[in-house]
Amino acid sequence: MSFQIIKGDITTWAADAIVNAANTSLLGGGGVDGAIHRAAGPELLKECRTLHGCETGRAKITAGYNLPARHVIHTPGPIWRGGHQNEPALLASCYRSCLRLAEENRCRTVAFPSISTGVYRFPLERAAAIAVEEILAFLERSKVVCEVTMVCFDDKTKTAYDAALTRKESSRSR
Ligand code: AR6
Repeated sequence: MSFQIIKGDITTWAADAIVNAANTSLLGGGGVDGAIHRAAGPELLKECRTLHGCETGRAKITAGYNLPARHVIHTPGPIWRGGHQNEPALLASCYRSCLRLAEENRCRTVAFPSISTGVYRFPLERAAAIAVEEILAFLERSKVVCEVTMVCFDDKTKTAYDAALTRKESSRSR
């Protein structure tokens, strides 16, 4: 199993599945969602319309169309409202739901963007710790998903995920 953190654009990533930080309508938006829809082409929106939205913390899968990725897994992350509205548990649930769906669809390689840390304003350090925790726990027990990549769009995001992984590794070796 492997987990890597890179800086890049997830729309160029040739995984079995890439994850989209969507909203509950699943009908597109800005940020990574807009970039994925632009790169995939209009057929993606057509398929998304048949899904009738998705609850925060859950996930739904479509084809990747013009993307190099075979599938897109769409997950609406929580909007940060101060941290007392279940935001951390909902974010953890996003990562778990996506990985479970990837497994059910026989995806061996999965790439994530930093869910909820853009427009949805989830604090980056806390989001990174949750993502790293859920991904590593899943990789340990999955027989299908064997490679997960965090594709960070900027240096600040990559630094936060690198730090979260280092913290996790040092707490494990203690
Ligand atoms: N590749 C990888 N990461 C990206 C890319 C890209 N091409 N583009 C942006 N990011 P955001 P959210 C990063 O705002 O906070 C949309 O309108 C970005 O720098 O895309 O979950 C949806 O429709 C940030 O680190 O998602 C929802 O309404 C991260 O992706 C809402 O935004 C997430 O930022 C979801 O907000």
